[in-house]
Amino acid sequence: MTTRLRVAIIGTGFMGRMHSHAWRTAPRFFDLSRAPEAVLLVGSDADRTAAAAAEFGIPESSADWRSAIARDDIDIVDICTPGHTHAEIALAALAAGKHVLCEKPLANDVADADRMADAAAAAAEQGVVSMCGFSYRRTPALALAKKLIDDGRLGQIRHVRAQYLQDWLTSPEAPFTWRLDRERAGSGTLGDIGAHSIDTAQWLTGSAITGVSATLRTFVESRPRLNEHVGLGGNADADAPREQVTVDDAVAFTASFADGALGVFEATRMAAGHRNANRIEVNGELGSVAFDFSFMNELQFHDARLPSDEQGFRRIDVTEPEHPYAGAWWPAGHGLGYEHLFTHQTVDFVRAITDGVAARPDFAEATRVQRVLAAVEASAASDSRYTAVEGARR
Ligand code: SOE
Repeated sequence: MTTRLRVAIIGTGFMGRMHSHAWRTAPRFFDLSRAPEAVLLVGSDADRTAAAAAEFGIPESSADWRSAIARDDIDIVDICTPGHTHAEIALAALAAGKHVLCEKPLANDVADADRMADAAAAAAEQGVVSMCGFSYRRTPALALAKKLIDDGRLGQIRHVRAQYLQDWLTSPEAPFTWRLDRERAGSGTLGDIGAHSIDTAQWLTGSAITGVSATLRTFVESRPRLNEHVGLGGNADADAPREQVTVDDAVAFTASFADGALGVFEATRMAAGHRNANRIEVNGELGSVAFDFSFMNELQFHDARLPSDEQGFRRIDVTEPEHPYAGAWWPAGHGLGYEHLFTHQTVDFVRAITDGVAARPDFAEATRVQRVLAAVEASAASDSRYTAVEGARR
């Protein structure tokens, strides 16, 4: 009889809710040698956490993450809290020998990310697995793009064009949240969604960003205060007291890659009409791939080696059983959604624990995203001066 992997989820917000769904769904659709089970939900407020646990179907709740980590019957600590708490929780969990899945970005600064990566490397010697939740890697269409690039179908990569466009902060009356507070979030749009584009770009191309020239912009300096536990979007009362926004609303930067490619990145939460358009296009000497999360089951692929009268972008419906992750789900053509990325992430994490498959991105790899975030901020603070990414291979 195999034993279950018992999970403590720390955090009750959007990601805590999403991860609880993923832990439940993963063993029902994928063959896992040890089924994970979320047994404990931890939040900052005991009553609200108990209510969330009941809603998410998690048997126990607690308002004390330290005692959760001290428990012998917890195998995995799943960190779904704001960035300023990641390092403290992850370091304690790794020291206690727990496997750690940590939401992105890994930390709020490079120093914390480095400490986490060092602790994860030491814990790995004892068989402890850690992974950072850059969930978009688990989109079947992006995993197919990665395979095409790794198979050499694009040849030498020359351009990466990434945009991550959301619009939930378009109205100046959209309420304040922790994501707008530098203390808790580290940065704004840059770390929240720009980090996804950076991770996807470095992962797809297999090449590190070595330097950037960046601009950050904050369009709305204060926002009405609202209960933190209200979801993203919507407007607050006009007479609510206002909180100072201490992070960026938007970022734009150009980037150099170690293999010589040129990158152009844009991320904003104020692109009216774009709810969650996470887009990336990669152009190589032999072809191109283009992806837009708004059409997440599709990948555009142009093969420049076809006869010229057959060339052009083709729309691949990435729902065939042969496509990454897709075979576990529905018949071809029936499509997946945002929540499936987290189920796939859970499956990959569990298999890293049980089968010794590498957990990617591990904390060291996620630290390389953190260094790009730091370089973007440094460049923006010096009038877009070209800024090298610390430690990146030239
Ligand atoms: C909010 O902007 C957010 O929930 C991000 O935090 C997630 O990482 C992204 O996947 C969707 O948008």
